[in-house]
Formats: sequence, structure tokens, C-alpha cells
Amino acid sequence: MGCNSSSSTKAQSPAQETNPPVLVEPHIQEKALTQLKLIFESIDGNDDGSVDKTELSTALGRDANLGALIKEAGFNDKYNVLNLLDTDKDGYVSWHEFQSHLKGEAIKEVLHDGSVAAAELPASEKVLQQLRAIFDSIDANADGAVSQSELSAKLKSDTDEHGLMKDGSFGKLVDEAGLNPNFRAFDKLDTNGDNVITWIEFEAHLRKAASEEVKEEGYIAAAFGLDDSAKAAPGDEHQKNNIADALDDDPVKNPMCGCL
Ligand SMILES: [Ca+2]
Ligand SMILES: [Ca+2]
Ligand SMILES: [Ca+2]
Repeated sequence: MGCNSSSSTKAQSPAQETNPPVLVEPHIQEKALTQLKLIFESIDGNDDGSVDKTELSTALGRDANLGALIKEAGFNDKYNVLNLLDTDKDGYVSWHEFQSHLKGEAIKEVLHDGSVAAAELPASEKVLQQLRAIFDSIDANADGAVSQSELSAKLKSDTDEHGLMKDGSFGKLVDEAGLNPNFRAFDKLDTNGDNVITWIEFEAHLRKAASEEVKEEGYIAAAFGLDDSAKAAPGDEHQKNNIADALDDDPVKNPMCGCL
């Protein structure tokens, strides 16, 4: 008899929320890196793959979020940020240097806010640029507006044999924007009903979905191959010279050496 009351009350754990984020999901890391890359590319004004002092100070002056990101990552010197980020002291910040210093802070921001604050401006610029390239590609007669037949032609080419929008297509983007690409898409995109889709109408409907793609993947899939201004790196003369130098250094064969 006695103490038969084996109390079945479970131990309560009131402080479960204090678990530190030890393991960061790969998806979060990728998103943070994608957004850092958007930031880096927007700083690298001449697209040569590295950031110099002028580029960095221009970018810092343009967006306070960039300074905040760098500061939060522990680089506090207001005047010598480049030196702090320039690990190998060659006078430039490479992508490798940039991401190795800022990745931790970027991951933190993605975990907390869903995205990196300093990536907002670069992402929205990229969205506009790429969305415009998509718009222009649909506007086959280049009159600055998309007609019903131009839209139909595009959506038709985006449709697979099952009637679904192909992955990475414009039709898919329309779908992601909450508009059914197979049902009255033109009427919905043509907000004012004047029978043409202007750039303003186009952008207003698609910008949000496009922005999510850019912050997730770094680009709008439907713009792939349309706008490669960012990818055509004009700076590979340097690389060519390196290759030429390497070839020049090729030791000349000396026939006198072939002693038998
Ligand atoms: Ca540069
Ligand atoms: Ca460097
Ligand atoms: Ca219209």
C-alpha cells in the first residue's frame, strides 16, 4: 500500500525555444550565399569579379544595409572596410574573401528575416532588368507592349505535351504569380482592359513572384539566356594574357641535349 501513486505527470520542458541553431539547413546556406552573390555582383560595378576600393565605397554610400551587414559581421572600421575584408592583401576583395567573411551573418539574417537586408536593392534591380528582358522577348514586334497574340504565342511555346507550363518558363512565372496561364491570363495582365499589356502592367503583376525567384535562385529562370549582360565578363583579357605567358614559358627543346 503506501506510495502507490506513481504519478504519470510528464516532465515539462518550459525552455525548449532556447536551442541554438547549431545545424543550418543546406537550403538556408544556399539562400544566404545566393543573396551574398547578388550583393557582391552589384558592388562589382565593372564586372571583373573583384571589388576595388572605389566600388566598395560607392556601394556603401548607396545602401546603408551593406554597411550594417559588414558591421554586424564584426568589421567595424568605417574607413578601412576594404582592408579588413581583403584577406590576401592584394588590394581587392574577391568573391571568396567576401563570402567567407559575411556568410555567417547572412545566414543569421536569412534565419531571422527570411532574407538578407542588403540583398533587397540588388535583387530588385536584377528583377527589373530580367523582367524587362522577358517582356521585350515576348513583345515580338517591339512596339513596347504585349498583344494578345504575342502573349498566346509565348504561353503556347511554354506549354508541354500535358498542357502544363514547363519548368523555368515564363508561363510558370505567371503561374507562380497566382495567375492561371491557361485561363484568361491576358485579361488579368491587361489591368486597364485596353487590349495591350504595357510594361507597367506586366511588372506590377509579376514582380513579386520574380523577386522571390531571384532571392531564392539568384535569377529569374524565365530570363535565362535572354539577359546575359551580367554573365558576359568583359575582363578575361587578363586570363588570356596569363595563358599566353604560360605558353611563352614553355621550355624550348634543346636538340643538343639528346645525348645517347
Ligand atoms: Ca570590380
Ligand atoms: Ca583580395
Ligand atoms: Ca493594358
